[in-house]
Amino acid sequence: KLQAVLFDLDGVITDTAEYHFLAWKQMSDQIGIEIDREFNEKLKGISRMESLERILVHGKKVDEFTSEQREQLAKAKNDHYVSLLIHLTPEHTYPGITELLEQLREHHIPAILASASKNAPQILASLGLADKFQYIVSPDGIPGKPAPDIFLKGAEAVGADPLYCIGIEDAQAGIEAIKAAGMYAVGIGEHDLLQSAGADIVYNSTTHLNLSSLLQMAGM
Ligand code: B16
Ligand code: MG
Repeated sequence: KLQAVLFDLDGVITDTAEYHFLAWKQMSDQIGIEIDREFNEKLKGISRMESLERILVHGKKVDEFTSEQREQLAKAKNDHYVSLLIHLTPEHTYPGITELLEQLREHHIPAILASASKNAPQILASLGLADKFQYIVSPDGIPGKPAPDIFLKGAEAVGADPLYCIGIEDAQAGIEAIKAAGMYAVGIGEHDLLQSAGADIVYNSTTHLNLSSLLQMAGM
């Protein structure tokens, strides 16, 4: 019955959150806003411009920047972030992911990338995973998570019924997006946090992911 598995990227396939944090921190420092790793948790799964907005709210500086200046800040952050991505190699793929992708290929079940990141194609290439996905959703021009659009667009691209799709996410906003899309939601991370966002099952790490247990848990 399972028709597709939709993967988040940052926090599910690899840990790019630390690079996002370093880049946001440098940008924030430059405009006199202090952020720490705890605050960075609130940016997980959130689009680039929405993340900037949250940083400005946090620093009480929302009114101090025009939209043009915001574009410049976001560009500076992204240029720095992209420069950090050269450190990514296939060894940075989280445990269990390559195996799960292989099991899906063997069973002819499409694997779809449903990330909020515009840098996703480059990241997958660095990890050596570019050809393992049937479709990479472009987040351009559609509402970001927690809206369901990124997940719905991915399912639609391969003609899958959302009811028979599994989404895998590490962020609260991402779990909410999967549930709003009507899919079975697998959380990776802290149990209580992700369960309160609506996760159907939560694993503390990707090590526990495999096709037969997913099928069993989701009843598919
Ligand atoms: P970019 P995901 C998200 O990735 C990140 O968690 C979030 O921190 C980031 O702001 C967002 O992608 C956009 O990324 O600036 O590269 O377009 O978890 O949805 O894979
Ligand atoms: Mg994520």
